[in-house]
Parts: sequence; structure tokens; C-alpha cells
Amino acid sequence: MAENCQSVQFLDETHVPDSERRALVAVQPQGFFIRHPPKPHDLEENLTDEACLFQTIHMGAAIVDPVRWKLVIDGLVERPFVIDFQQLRQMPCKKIVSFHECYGSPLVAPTKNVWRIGNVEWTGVVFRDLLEIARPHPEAHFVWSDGLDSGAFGGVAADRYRKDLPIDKALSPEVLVAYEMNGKPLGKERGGPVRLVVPGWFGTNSTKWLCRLSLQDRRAQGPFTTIFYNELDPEDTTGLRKRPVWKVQPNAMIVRPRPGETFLCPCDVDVWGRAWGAEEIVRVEVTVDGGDTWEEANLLPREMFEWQLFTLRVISPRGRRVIQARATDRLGAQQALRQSRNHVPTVETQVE
Ligand SMILES: Nc1nc2c(c(=O)[nH]1)N[C@H]1C(S)=C(S)[C@@H](COP(=O)(O)O)O[C@H]1N2
Ligand SMILES: [Mo]
Repeated sequence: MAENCQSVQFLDETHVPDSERRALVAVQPQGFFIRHPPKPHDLEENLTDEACLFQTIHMGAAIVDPVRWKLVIDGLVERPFVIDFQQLRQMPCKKIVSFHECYGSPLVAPTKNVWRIGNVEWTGVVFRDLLEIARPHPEAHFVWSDGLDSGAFGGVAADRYRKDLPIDKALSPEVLVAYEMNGKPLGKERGGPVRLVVPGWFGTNSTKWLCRLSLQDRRAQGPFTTIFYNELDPEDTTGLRKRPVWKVQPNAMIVRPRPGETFLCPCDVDVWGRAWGAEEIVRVEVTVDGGDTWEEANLLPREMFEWQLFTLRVISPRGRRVIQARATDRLGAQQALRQSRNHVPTVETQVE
């Protein structure tokens, strides 16, 4: 790590707070923007192309000057420092393939699955390597991440997009300060030049247009960690307690058959799709009779944080077939059948 230490600039009392925000050229266009992904039956590739990956932007897209861009690492650390783009690129890098999922709108009740999902390869510096340079104090329990964007979302003004991560997750070897996706520099809408990537956790935690990572002893107090992105904790029996939108719950999508596809009897129907979650998926069951009977599909194990392929050939009788797939993770968490943001996918087909 010594070589990395030489190439960063440690901060002293002359450091001007928020000076990293000078890299912002403009927020343009301003306002909420979402680019919806293709439907699951059009997401056939294992690695999702940039053109097919959804985009979610709350307050507008930040245009960042890559020459002025810098990342400040400060807060409860022994040695706060700043690193520029060239210095970051000189550090050892890592590639991680990970599913990337948006939680969905934080303004509506989470009762529908929107399948805002893809699977991509990120390249960047392991955040832990940067933390080792800074040397966090023992009371640093959270990492706050700031984006260069500002504006308003859901009627609430914010001077920055700010998220937080508990230190355990921030120290995990998969958390990247990333500058490439699928081998190409991050574009403007993707959060370039540099963004945070938090594999296994909802996209909202992966701060785009990253400019500052600050070690703190408590959760961040901005709108994106208080008003938005907390959900009812299903493990709480009182039904009142909330938890942050952090870990991705088990989910699945059916790629084949396509909705409305017709098969001629007698036939085998090949059902396949993808399953993912913060924890590895260990079982996917498929039904072709709307849930009366379930059969276990073949499932590929997980390598990194990528989504997992499931396949099943079923012999289907004549008639309208209601096909569903249900994923269970290694801790036993299972998709709900309905009325939740990760409920099972349903595809209707006809066997004639
Ligand atoms: N700075 C900043 N980071 C952000 C957002 C944002 O609006 N501003 N949106 C978040 C949300 S909700 C998601 S799902 C992901 C989306 O990343 P993508 O647009 O590259 O798919 O970025 C997250 N990071
Ligand atoms: Mo999101």
C-alpha cells in the first residue's frame, strides 16, 4: 500500500471544505429521469449492454469536468486525503460482475415488482484500499458518499445526493470506486467519471458522480437516507420499525417463454431466466399451473455478485399455462407470491 500513499495528497488545515464540488460544470438536464430497461424477455444476454441497462436519476444528471474532478476521503480518519482521476487510475484495480437493481420509486408503496435490473462488469479501485490509506478511527461506523448532483426530488430540495453505508459493508472487497462499466469509461448518465458501486445492495446506494467519502459515527441525515429509502422491516412484529433500503431481497425474472407465446401440443416448454439477491440464490422453483405444483429448476451457482441462470424443461398439457418462478436464498429468504416489490414473475402462455 506504501506506493499508493505517495500518490495522494493528505489534507491539512488549508483544505477548503466542499472544494471537490468545483468539478461540477452543470446539472443538465435537471429533474427526475428514468430510462426503463427492456422487458425480461428482451434481456437475454448474461452481460447487459449499456444501451439495455436502466438509468435512474433523481435530481438531474451532473456534468463533471474530469480534469478538476477529485475525491476527498475525510471525516473520522487519521489521514484525510484527496485523490485525482490519474492517481486513482494508477492504483491497483479490480473487476466485479454484479447484478444492478433499482429499488423502484421511493414515493410509492413497494407492492409491485418493476424488474429494473441488469448485470454488468464494473472496474475500479477497491474502496477498502482507499480506506487503508486514510486509517479510519474505531468510532467510524458509517461511510457517507456524496454525489456532485443537486436539485430537488419529490418536492424536497437537496444540495447533494448523499447516501451512507455501514462500515462492514464499506470494507467488503466487492465495494468499488468505479470508473468503467463493461470495459468502457462511465458516461455522463452512468455517473462518470467515477461512481461508487455496492454489489448486492440496491442501486440507490451506488452514488454516481462521486466526489467525497466521509467516515462518520452515525447515519447520514439528508433526504435520501431519511425521507426516502427506508422501508418497513418485515422481521419486525409490531409492523412499525423501518430499515434502510440496503440489501437486495431475492428476486427472479423469466426470460423464456415470452408472454403470450403459443406452443403446439405435444411439446416440451423450456423455461429459463435469472435470479439474484444480496445472498446467493440456492433454489429456484417453477410452476406451470399457476402455483398448484412447483418443480425445482437447474440453477448455476454464483461466482461473484452476478445474476444466476435457471433452466427447466417441462412437459406441458394443453391449455392456458401460468408460469411462475420463485427464488430462495442461502439464508432461506424466499420471494413472495404477490403484493411486494420482489414478488414472483408470471408469464402466461398457451399450449394448443
Ligand atoms: N448521485 C446520484 N447517484 C445515484 C442516483 C442519483 O440520482 N444521484 N440514483 C441512484 C439510484 S436510485 C440508482 S437505482 C442507481 C442507478 O444507476 P444507473 O442509472 O447507472 O443504472 O444510481 C444511484 N446513484
Ligand atoms: Mo434506484
